[in-house]
This record gives sequence, structure tokens and C-alpha cells, in this order.
Amino acid sequence: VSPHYRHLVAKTVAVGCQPTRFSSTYTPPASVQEWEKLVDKELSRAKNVSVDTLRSERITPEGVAIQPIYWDLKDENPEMPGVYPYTRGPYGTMYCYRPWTIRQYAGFSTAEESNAFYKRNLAAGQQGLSVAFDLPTHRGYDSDHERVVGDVGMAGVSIDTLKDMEILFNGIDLTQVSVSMTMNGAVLPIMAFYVQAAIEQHPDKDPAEVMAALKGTIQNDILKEFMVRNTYIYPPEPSVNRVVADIMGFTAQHMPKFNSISISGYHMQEAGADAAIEMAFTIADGLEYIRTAVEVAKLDVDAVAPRLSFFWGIGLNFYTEIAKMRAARKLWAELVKEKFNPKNSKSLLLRTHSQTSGYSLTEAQPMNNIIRTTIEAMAAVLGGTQSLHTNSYDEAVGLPTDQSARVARNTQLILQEETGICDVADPWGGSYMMESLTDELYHKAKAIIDQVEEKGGMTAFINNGHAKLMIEESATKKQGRIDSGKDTVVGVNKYRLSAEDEQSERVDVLQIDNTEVREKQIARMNQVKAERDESLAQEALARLEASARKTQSTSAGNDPDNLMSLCIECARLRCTLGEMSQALENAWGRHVPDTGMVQGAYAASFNANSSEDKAGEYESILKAVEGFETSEGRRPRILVAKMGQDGHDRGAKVIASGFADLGFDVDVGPLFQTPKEVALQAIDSDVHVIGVSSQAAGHKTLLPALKKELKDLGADHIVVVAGGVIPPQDYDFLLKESKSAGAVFGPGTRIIDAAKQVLSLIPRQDEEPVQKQA
Ligand code: MLC
Ligand code: 5AD
Repeated sequence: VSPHYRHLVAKTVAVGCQPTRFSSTYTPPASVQEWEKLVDKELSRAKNVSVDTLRSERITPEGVAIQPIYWDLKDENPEMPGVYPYTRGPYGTMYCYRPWTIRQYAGFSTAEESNAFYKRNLAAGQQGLSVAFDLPTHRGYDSDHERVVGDVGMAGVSIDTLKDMEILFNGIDLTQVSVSMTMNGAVLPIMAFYVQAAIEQHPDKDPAEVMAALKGTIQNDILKEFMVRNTYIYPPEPSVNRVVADIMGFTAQHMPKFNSISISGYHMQEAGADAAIEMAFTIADGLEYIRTAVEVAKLDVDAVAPRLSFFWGIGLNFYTEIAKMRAARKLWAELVKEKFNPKNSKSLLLRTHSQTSGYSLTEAQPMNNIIRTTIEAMAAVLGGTQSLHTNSYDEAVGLPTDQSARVARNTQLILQEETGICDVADPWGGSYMMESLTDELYHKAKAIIDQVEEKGGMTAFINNGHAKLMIEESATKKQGRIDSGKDTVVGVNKYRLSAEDEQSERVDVLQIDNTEVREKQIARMNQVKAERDESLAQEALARLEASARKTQSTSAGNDPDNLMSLCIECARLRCTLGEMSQALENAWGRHVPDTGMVQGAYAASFNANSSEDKAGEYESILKAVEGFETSEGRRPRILVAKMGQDGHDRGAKVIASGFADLGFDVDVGPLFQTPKEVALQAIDSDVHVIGVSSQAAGHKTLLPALKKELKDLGADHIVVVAGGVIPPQDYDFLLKESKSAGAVFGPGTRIIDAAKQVLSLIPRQDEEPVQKQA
């Protein structure tokens, strides 16, 4: 293999780069020699990639040889992929040897349905699995819990017991297919079900051998949950120092091929962070996890760092996203080297999954989303991702259907198999613009990381509320730029269709019968409980709780107190996810977040960007609110509420700050409320309006329930409006059939328009007489 490849390298030099200046005496600099060695090593592992086939495919019809890598021949130490500081990619050959993994994130309703969906996708070209769990599972509740009535099976698959996990992977050999699981709160029971399901898939093998073969990734990134994603269960301290630490200890010892954390910037971008903030906070989180591994779990940096993996969100700022991924690799390698001095070079590699941005997609003209997603996917690939999820075009209204999932998957297959994009590693390397942008982002992010490290690291920065506010401020400014027309969104604030044409563009969405799924889950769980040895199950749960109560644990994989080992034992004895979570909650309690909000950012950004005419619009809303205050004796008051286990609060936060800037009195309700709790708070605060923000499909259950609570409490004068990811198909149900909302605001609604309409819905004290006269 290698002589051919050398030939290819020689041609790179001769053909690819300035041939006139190349003399036969050119000796490759050290970094190029290091790269050549690496390439030999990588290709020696190749089973189905031969250099000869690569070479013949790389001659274009025009007779030009496309080289796997290009560099500047004048440079005495050119940066190369696979070589420190890895700006150009973690591997030497990159996609020439092995393209990124097509890994679509999916899961819905029951384990049976999700399993069938996975099998169809694998047969159609998907390469790795990525499981989306429903919100009750994330938050550690079994399907029969009273707080999750609207959530079971809605935003992902519902898992209560080992039985569900077995069905989810039925016919999929877990020692063969790599599986990513997006789980952070209830990460211990989910990992335990996964490991035990794999062991039971191979009854004739030694469990140790099965665990050693497992390949995949667990998100397990709890720090960012406290900033943005909100599916935490316990307070930060035990979440990091026991849960994350014990999982790192366990996987380091028993599951060497498994990535123990997927350190995620994606959710920060979705919540509104710009690229520098996303990169900085994510890398700072990563440093904090290594610190936990070394200081708390007493692990060697090289036992942990090679299996830390990353996760970026990729939006529409094409150049910036590519530069971000390049800069992040360099920053991570340098910081890990400087702070932890590892011996194994794999500890320095930033390997990453990427997902195209959900936030950038629109409900209006959904086919435009295919184009947006393609551009974002290209940025991820040109930035050198290892694994990729491309969103479906119906993203802004609901979960993907078979058809929209196929288009999303094919976007990646076309990039891999039709375009030739995989032929060259880091094709942007050496571009004046890209190198300069990479450098600038590197420095911007580094400055933020320095600030965080000065404050004592990411945990401290999160605890003092700083991190969350920085992201929320960035989100609110972005909304201001869109509402004022500074940032274009095609089909939303420019090039809109008429109402009728808009209607005809509507797409089908996946409908899930929440009640049916919930009943099925409860029945199966009760059966599992009925068949188990109750006293053994209870003993295992008691041991788990006792370990959680100890403040000192070694986290080592063979420590009998390791929480992961104890949960695997619970899983084996058929304890449920809710029972294990409760055992830990008994020891640590449940985390309660504060509900602060940003002030002035919307007004500032709107006014700074709007033309004079639009500024008049803003003024007129302020006047209308003042008029309301004059006639009613107080400002319009709105409670922004989140019900069920849906923790996506970007929309709620942006609405809250925007409305406050427009003169409303705004109460931000806590996350995770039941309809009754929301009704009581609304009455208590004597609000005119409840604005319900729904992102996780619970609206058809939760809004009618809220309306009923208000009625039962004699408060149905309070206006209810809803906003968020609500399919247009459901508008009639909410507005007319159930009359549970007075207005529904889809994604893309301008805050000033929403405010105007909300104001018009509030009944005035003098309204009745006026109407009678008329
Ligand atoms: C790859 N390999 C190469 C190579 N390319 N070897 C030589 N030369 C090359 N050019 C080898 C690797 O070393 C590895 O082997 C193997 O091939 C697989 O490659 P990989 O790069 O590790 O890919 P993969 O297995 O797909 O892993 C990618 C990952 C991982 C490291 C980023 O963590 C992952 O799959 N993450 C996915 C996370 C995810 O799906 N999250 C969804 C979140 S959704 P070896 O032996 O070294 O392992 C979400 C939404 C929500 O969060 O709900 O909020
Ligand atoms: N199936 C597929 N994609 C999902 N997403 C969330 N839940 C699912 C699911 N069950 C995607 C969307 C969303 C992001 C958080 O993940 O793209 O924006």
C-alpha cells in the first residue's frame, strides 16, 4: 500500500502545488513527514479502501489529479491533518480513508416503532444509530408519573425498563453497530439498560468481553444542561462529581471503545449563542470534565481524554462554522497539552459530531429547509466533522416522517457519493480568508475561556448565572435583528408568500397518539415489575441509594460503590428508570433553577437595526401599552409558562425579555409545571394573559388541561395564548375545537406582532358597555 501512496504524495507536491517552484530536491518538512507516516498507518488498517481505487477515481475527466492534501511548498512547517495542533483535522487521511458517519438522531413513541424505524434507516444507508429519548425518560420519571401525562413518547422514545431497551435494539447487534444516546439527566439508568441489554443479547459470551466490544457515545454532558438544555435532575455537584465521574471511571475500565461524554456546543447555539461563545463554553466544559476525572475520580488523563468527544451545532454562517471547527481543534489540543500534559497524542484530538441547526429552519415554505440543511451539512463536512445529523425539512413543525427523514439522509449520501467532496482533506486550508477567520475565532474564544478559567472554571461560571445570561443576551439580540429586518430569513421577513400560497405549502407531520403510547408503556412496566423478584430489586435500589449518600467514592470502575455498576445490577433485577432515579434523588434532591431574564437587549437591537418606518412600529406598541395602563390602571401582565417536561426555553426567554422591553409586566414561570400549577400562579399574580411556550409536542394534551384548571378555579377570564413548535394542522384544534388558546404563534412570529395581538385579546374593563352601545 504505502509505495503507491508515496507516489500519490509525490504527485501532490508536483501537481497540486506550485509546480514551477518545486524542484526535485524538495525534502518534505517534518510535519509532512509525520503526516506521511500517519497515512501509512491509517491505510494499513484499511479493509476496503485501496489506494489504487482512490487514485483512479481522483483523476477528473479533464485529466487533473485531485490530491488528498494540499499545502504551501514554501512553508517550512506546514500544518497537516492528523498532526499537532490538528487545525486541519484529527486524522491524516480524513474522508479519503473513511467518510464521516451518517448518524441521524431519531426516536419516537414506543421501542417497537423506533426499532422498526432504525432498521429501515440502516437498510437505506444510515451508518450509525443515535437515540432520542422522550422527556419523562430524560428527567427520570416512569411513564405513570403524574407530571408527565403530556410527554410520554412525544419528543423521543419512551424507556422505562430493561425490556424497552431490549426491544429498541432487537435484531441490532450492539457489539457491531455504534450507538449514540442523547441522555444527560437519567444517564445512569439508561447506560445500565444499554449495557445489560447488550450482555443479554450475547448469553454465551463473557459480559466483560461484551462490554469491551461496545462502541458508541453517551452525551453525559450535564454542565451545559444547567445553561441551556434543562434536562438535569440533580444539583450540579453530585451530577458532576458522582454521576459523570463514576461513568468516566466505569467506561475507562470496562468499555474502552465507548465515548464517555459528548461535550456539546450544539444546544448553546440553538439557545442563541454565537460561534465564539459556543466554542469557548464547550471547550471550557471539556476542561472541567478532565479536571473532574483527574482530581475527583483520580484517573489518568490518558485514561479519559481519548474518549471525550465533541458536538457542534452548524448554522447558516457558512465561513464562520468551518472556521469554528478548525479553530476549536487547535484550541483544545493546545489547552489540554498545556494544562494536563498527556502522554498519548489521542488525548489531544477533538473528534466531533455535528448537527445542522434546528433554529435556522422555518415553518414557512418548508422546502427551503432542504437547501438550508444542505449548506449547513457542507459547512460541517468542510470543517471536518466525524459524524453528522442532517435535519428534516419539517423540523420547525414536528418530528420527521419516513419521507422527510429520507431526504435528510440522502443529503449526506449525495455529499459522500456524488460530489467528490471526500477526496481532499481540509480543502479550505491555506485560504487567506479562512486562515484569518480561523485565527480570529481562535482568539475570541480563547479570551472567553481565559475569563471563565479566571472565575474558577465552568462550574463556577454557570453557578453565578453568567454563562446563561450571555447566551440569552445573544439570542435576544438575534431576534431583534430578525424582527427589524437586518438579518434576512427568506420566506419569513422577506419574500413571503400570500396566505393562500402559504397554506398550500403545508407538509404532513408525524402524529403520535400520546394516550395510547402511555397506556402501552404503563402496562409493560407493570408486567416487568410483576415478574421480578421484588425483594432483590428493592435491595439493589437500597444499595444504590446508600452509595449515593456517601460523599467519598473512588469512581473507579471496580469500586463496589461505583454508581454505574450498581445501576447495571438494578437493571438486571428489572428495576425501573424511575425507581433508580428516585433512589438517587432521595440522596441528592432535585435541582431547582432560577428564572432570571435579560433586559433591554431586544429594544437595543431592534432600535439599532430598524429603519425609520419600522421604528415607528416599535413606538406605536409602546404607546398602545401606555394607553392600556392609563385606561386599566396597570400595565398588561403576562405569565410566560412552560408545562410538562419540555425544557426548551429559548423561545420563552426571548418572548419574556422582548415583552418586558415593550412595557408589559412579565412573570416568567418555572420550568416543568403541571397545568394546575400554572393556573394557580396566574391567579396568584393576577395576570391578564398566560403565554404558553411549547416545543415538545405536548400542546394538545396540556393546553386543554390548563383551560380546564382555569375554569375550575373560576379564572377563565385569563387569556391563554400559545407559541412554539405547533403544527399548523393543530391550530384549529387549539383555537376552535378545544378553545384552549386565543391565538397561536408559530416559529418566525415577530415579537412586536405577537405583542400587538396579545394586547388586543385582553378584555378591557369598559369593554362590555362599549359593545352594548354598539
Ligand atoms: C475514522 N477512523 C479513521 C479515520 N476516520 N481511522 C483512520 N483514518 C481515518 N481517516 C476510525 C476512528 O479512529 C474510529 O476507530 C472509527 O474509524 C470510527 O470513526 P470516528 O471518527 O470515531 O466516528 P464515529 O464512530 O462515528 O464517532 C464519532 C464521534 C462519536 C467520535 C463524534 O462520539 C459520535 O458518534 N458521536 C455522535 C453523537 C450524537 O449522535 N449525538 C446526537 C445528539 S442530538 P476507533 O477504533 O479509534 O474508535 C441532540 C439533540 C437534543 O443532542 O436532543 O438535544
Ligand atoms: N427525532 C429526530 N430528531 C429530533 N430532534 C429532537 N428530537 C428528535 C427526534 N425525536 C432534533 C431536532 C431538534 C434537535 C434538538 O434534535 O433537530 O432541533
